[in-house]
Parts: sequence; structure tokens; C-alpha cells
Amino acid sequence: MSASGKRLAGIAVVAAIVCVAIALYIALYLTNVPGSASAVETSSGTNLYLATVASAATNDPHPTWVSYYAVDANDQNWRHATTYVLPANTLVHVTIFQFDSQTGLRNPFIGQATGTVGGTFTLNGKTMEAIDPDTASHVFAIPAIGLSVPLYGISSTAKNPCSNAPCPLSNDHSTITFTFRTPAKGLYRWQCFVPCAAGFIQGFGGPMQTVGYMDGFIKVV
Ligand SMILES: [Cu+2]
Repeated sequence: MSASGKRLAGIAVVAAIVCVAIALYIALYLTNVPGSASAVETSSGTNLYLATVASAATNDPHPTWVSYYAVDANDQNWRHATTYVLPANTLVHVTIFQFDSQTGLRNPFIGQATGTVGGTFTLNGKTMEAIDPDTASHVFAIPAIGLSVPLYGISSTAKNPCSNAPCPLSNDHSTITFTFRTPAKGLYRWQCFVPCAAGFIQGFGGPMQTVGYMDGFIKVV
């Protein structure tokens, strides 16, 4: 083979490898959908169990990011999922185990719950309508249906905080429950409103703008 022939063959091989890599990149991007979790039906109705943590699991692509998780209430099996599948036009009882510390809200209005049954939620068993905005760690909000619930953060002097998910209930946490009625079938966005993304500009980058951490979807079926 002549020198120019070898060069042409080399260019062809490199071009083919680049094309395959681009095709793989696009295919993986299109097929890599974040995991989902479903509400569980019990004698008390439809229940969704979630948790919020200061740091995702150590084997997560972003182990330092704040995150929501779906929790199996029976075996405490945690799943890194922020797409929640719920039945339409149904009262859903949500329980959130909140392990993260307080960041505080920029807009104090969001310290108040909206869109829940009775306009209330419970914090560690106590029925409430609002928390001090400075004590919020995260918020669970579905803006399209006007639902917003503030999540009380643990004290900065807590003795036994959780470092990375999953967190046993023996770690310091607050437990928040509320009930809301799901809307008609469709895909709804949910998100946090606390500037909880430590280390990012204004606390609103990274996990606050990435589906799978402080954002996700409610898939109403
Ligand atoms: Cu948050």
C-alpha cells in the first residue's frame, strides 16, 4: 500500500470510530431515562414515600448533591427516582423523611403550604399550615396544580445527621405528611423552591436544575 493509501485507510478507520462514538452517545442520551417510583396502595389509601438528603449516595454520579429519593416504607429500600407515578383524581398521602439541614427560603410566602387537603400538613405528627421560612430545607411543589409544602430542616447542631443516602430513620430527620388530590392524567413537573444547591450560584444551579435531584415529574395515569 502506498503512503497516501495508508493515510486514507487510517482516516477512514478514525472517521468510522468517531461516527460509532457519536451514535452511541446519542442513543444512550435518548434511552437513559431517570428511574420512576409508584405510589403504593395500602388499607389507608394511596401512599407515596419520599426522602430528602443533604448528599446523594456515595456511588451516585453527583454524591455531593442534595436530592430527593423514593423510599419503600416496608423494607426501607431507597431508590434514586424523581418521577413518581400516581393514579388520577385520587387522594394521595405523601410522607417525606427529611434528613437535610436548614437553608431558608428567599420568598417567605413559600413557608406556607398550599394545595393540600385542608391547607395543612403534619410536621413530626403536629398539624401545621406554615413553618418559619428560615427553617426550610426543601419544598415539594407541583406548580401546575398549586401544590406547595415546605419541609422543615434539621438543626445545625443535630447530634446524628445523615451523611449520604440512604439514611436510616435512626439519623436525625423530620417527618412531613400531607394529602393532595391528583389531577387528570398527564405529566406534571414538580420541584423544590429552596436555594438548596450549596456551591452553585445563588443556590439554584446543579441539583436544582437537574431532573433526578431537586426536580422531577409526576406521571398521573
Ligand atoms: Cu431543595
